[in-house]
Formats: sequence, C-alpha cells, structure tokens
Amino acid sequence: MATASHTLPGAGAPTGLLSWLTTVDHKKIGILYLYTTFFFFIIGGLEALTVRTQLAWSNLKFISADLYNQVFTMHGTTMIFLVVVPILAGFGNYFVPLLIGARDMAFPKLNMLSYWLLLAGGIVLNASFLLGGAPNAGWTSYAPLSTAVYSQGTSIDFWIIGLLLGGTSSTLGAINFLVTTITMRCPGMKMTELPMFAWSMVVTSVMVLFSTPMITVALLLLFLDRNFGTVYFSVPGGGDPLIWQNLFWFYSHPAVYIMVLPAMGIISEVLPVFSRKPLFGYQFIAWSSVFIMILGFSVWAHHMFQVGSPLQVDTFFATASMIIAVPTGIKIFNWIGTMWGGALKLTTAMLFAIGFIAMFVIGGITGVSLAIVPINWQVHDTYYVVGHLHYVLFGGSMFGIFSGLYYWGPKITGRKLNETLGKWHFWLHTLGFNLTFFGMHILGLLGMPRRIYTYASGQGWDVLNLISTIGAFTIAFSVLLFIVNWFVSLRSGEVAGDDPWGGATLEWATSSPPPVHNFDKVPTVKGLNPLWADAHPGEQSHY
Ligand code: HEM
Ligand SMILES: [Cu+2]
Repeated sequence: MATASHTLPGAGAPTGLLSWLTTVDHKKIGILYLYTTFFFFIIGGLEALTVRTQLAWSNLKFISADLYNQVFTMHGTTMIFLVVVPILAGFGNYFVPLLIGARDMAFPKLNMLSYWLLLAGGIVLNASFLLGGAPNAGWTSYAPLSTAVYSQGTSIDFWIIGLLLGGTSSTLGAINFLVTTITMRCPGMKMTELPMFAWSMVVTSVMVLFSTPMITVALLLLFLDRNFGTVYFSVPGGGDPLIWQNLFWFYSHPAVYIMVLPAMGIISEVLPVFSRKPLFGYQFIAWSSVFIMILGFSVWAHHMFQVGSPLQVDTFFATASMIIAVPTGIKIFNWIGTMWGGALKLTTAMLFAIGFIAMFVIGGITGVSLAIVPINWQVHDTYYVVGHLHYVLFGGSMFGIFSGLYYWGPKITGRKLNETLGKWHFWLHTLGFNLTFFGMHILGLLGMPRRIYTYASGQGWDVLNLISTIGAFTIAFSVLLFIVNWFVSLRSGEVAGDDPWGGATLEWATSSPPPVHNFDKVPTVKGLNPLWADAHPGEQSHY
C-alpha cells in the first residue's frame, strides 16, 4: 500500500507502523479489520484443507484423531467468529460513514477498542494450539462435552475467553454503528432512505445487541462450571445441558443473519450499479430485513428437534423457520427485479453478487427442508447439514464479501483489481465451491455423520469425498489468485479515480482513497441515489 500511495489521493495522511497502532480513523480501522480477518480466513481455509485431506478417502490417517477434533473445531470457530462476523464489521467501518456522508464513526476510540478486542480474541483462540491443545468440542461446544468432566485441560477455556473478547468487540461495534447512522447522516438523508448496506448494518447491529448477551451468559456459566465447581450444565448436580443449547442457539441462529444481512446489503449496492438501474423494491428489501431480524429470534430451536420437546414446541419452531424464508424470497425477487431489463455489466463484483443469489437459494431450500421435523430427524448431524451451512455461509456471506472486495477495493486502495484474474477467481471459486459442497448433501443422505475423523470403505462415500477434497483445493487455488491479484493491483493496477463504476452512493463522490476527513464539503443529498440523480437526471423518473 505504502509504495503506491504517493501517486494517489489520500497522500499526506500519516503512514508507518505507529499510525496504524494508534489510529482512530474509521477507514484505517476498517483496513485493519479487513486484513486481519482475511488472514484468519487463510488460517481457517488451511484448516479446511487439512480436514478435507483427512476425509479424501476411507481409512486415511493424515493427522491423528485428536488433532482432527482440534482442527475442525478451530475451522468452524475461526470462520464464524474471526472471519465472517468481523469482516462484515470491517466493511461497515470503512463504508458506513462514507455512505452516509459522515466524517467518521460516532465513537472513534471505541471503534479502535473493538478492533483490538477482536485481534486479542483471535490470538487467544489460536494461541491454544501452542499452549496445551486447541478447542476440540466443535464450534458449538455443547455441554456436557465441553464441561471439565469430558474436556480436561484448558482448551475450552481458551475458546470461552476468545469468544468473550470477540463478542465484546462486536457489541461495541454495534453500538457505534447504530449511533453513527442515527446521529451523523449528512443533511437530507432520511433514516428510511439509507443506502442499503448502511441499512443492513443498522438491522444487524440491533440483532447483535439482543443476541450477544445470550452467548456471553452461556460462556460465563460454562467457565464457572469448568473452573469454579458450579453445576449449571451438569445433570447429576441438578443442572441441565439444554440450558447451553438454548442460550447458544439463541445467539447463534440470529448470528446466521448477522453474517448474511450485511452481505445482502453489499449485493444490494452492487446489483443496481452493474444493472444501470436503481434498486428495485427498496422498501421491500429494507423492511424484509427487519422482518428477518424479528423472526430470526424465534427459530433457534430448529437446531434442537432431537431433544424431546413437546410436539407443539417443535411445530412452532418448524413453522417459524419456514415463514422466515418468505422475507428472504422477497429480497431475491427484488434483486432479480433490479437486474430485469437492465444493461448488465458482468464485472467480477457483479458475478459474485449473482453467484450469491444462486448459491444462497440452494442453501435456503436445503434450510427449509431441514426445518421439516421428520427430515431433520433423518439428516441431523450428517453431512447434509454441513452441505447446507456452507451454501448459506460460504455461498452466501463469502460470495457477498468477495463481491464487496472487488467493488469497494478500488475505493480503499485507489486502484482497480485486474478483471481477467478476477473472472478466473470467480469461475474457479464457484466450480470448486459446488464440487466441495454439493456432494455433501448426498453423503448426508447416505448416512455419513458430521465431524467424523474417518470412515470405513464400501459405503459408497469414497468418490464423493474425493470430489469434495478436489473441490476444496480448487477453491484454495482460486483464493490464491485473488491474493495475487490484490497485491499486484495495489502496486500497478489501473488507477480507479473517484467513481470507477458509475456508482450512485456518496462514497463515490470523494477521492479513492478518500482523504482523512472523507469529504472536503459535507454533502447534502436528496433521494435514494444522490449521484445517480446528478448523472442521469431523467432516469430517476421511472423509479
Ligand atoms: C475452503 C473452504 C471450506 C471447506 C473446504 C470447508 C470444509 C468443511 C468441512 C469438511 C467441515 C466438516 C468438518 C467435520 O464435520 O468434521 C466443515 C465444517 C464447518 N465449516 Fe467449513 N469449509 C470451508 C469454508 C467455510 C466457511 C467460509 C465457513 C463459514 C463462514 C465455514 C464454516 C463451517 C462451520 C461452522 C463448520 C461446522 C464445524 C462443526 O461441525 O463444529 N466453512 N467445513
Ligand atoms: Cu438456525
């Protein structure tokens, strides 16, 4: 970054290590978030490759069973708590103030603290590998498996402390996003006319504030059980392990939306720009997020159909889980409506946005099937679930994140990414993704349990597993292309200029990268697409 910045706007801003360590500028904090979380994405990806190598064929012993448990636990934990949740906060940090025409976040120092807490959480979690063994009870760490009786040593304590740090980081971040959007919008911007990404960060932040306390409580109780002799989760002591499951999922189901709503916000910015049309059905997309937020709090027990709840309880959660597909469907139709009849420009950012829709629909459909109790009983804890969750979190969130990196990367670095390499990345990524995860649904139906270390031959599982492993290495190769592209473009990519894509929102009204104070003159806006209205005065009329 430093090498090229002197030729680009935004020079004059202090650089050097100290400036990064002490920064309270939302853009620099955003960059720190993005680089840190991408680094964890690489770690989580290497863990995934390890898991896939171990599972490539029956009866392999690539790593020991004990290490396998640590690696798959750290893979899931890392991808969720150190990659997808915080990378979206990183985008939020960089872009929410720019999108709403503000000079910074409301609480810059709190913002800095959020970042450092996240980094501390990541270090604690990963340090466990060197300090007696990494967490090994799965990313859900169900009690009683995770209690001191069954998990001796300190690995689960590292998990608890790491997650508490990450949770505090995301709570502070949520407060900051809410106060920033409520109090610091530029003149003329109504709360109900926020750019969709900023809106999605508002809704997400409300979810974070209501859900994170639940996992915080669960983690603290587990810590007490493990270290101070309490018995919250111990049946012989009069406790109940289901308390863990309820508290954990009361956070972790909403967390699915915490991980996907901002990604939906990103593609809601990208699709209109490359369709050359305003976002179709803005109000529908905006309010369906709120509907998802509310319903998202009443579906958690669809992860617990096995625990022997009364029929009425299961019916309630099954129904609520199916209803939540409706607002999601509304969004999908409106995105298609945005593209319909548009002058589509299939840039890499646009391809990833379209890929998001296609993959997320598959994940949504398998999700609805999992909400049907008898099906759930059949495929619970099998690879069907692993297939489903990756279509949602990888096909959804990660595709949205890559779309955002190609779309907003030029704003951050001042240079465009190479589109040819970008397209190679997209197609290999999508091919590899489907090779890796589609067959998992079939493996699940064939009875392959999730989280197993190895399996016997002759069950019809070998070939599908081999294909999945080949797919995983294909994804890894495509991500390598992205990394090369990013660093090469940083040095010698085409200079982006203020508005390389003909965007409609305020971040494109300032230089790339923006100056420290973002806007020389705080803009005044009217309507949903301020720059678009300037550039195409007539075209706003059909909106
Ligand atoms: C290269 C890409 C990836 C590959 C090849 C991959 C592969 C896998 C595999 C094989 C498992 C099952 C492990 C087992 O049950 O033994 C797994 C679990 C999981 N993965 Fe991934 N994954 C990838 C990316 C991601 C991403 C991007 C996310 C999240 C955003 C994610 C989240 C999870 C979670 C939450 C689990 C569950 C872990 C558990 O059962 O406790 N993965 N992954
Ligand atoms: Cu759920």
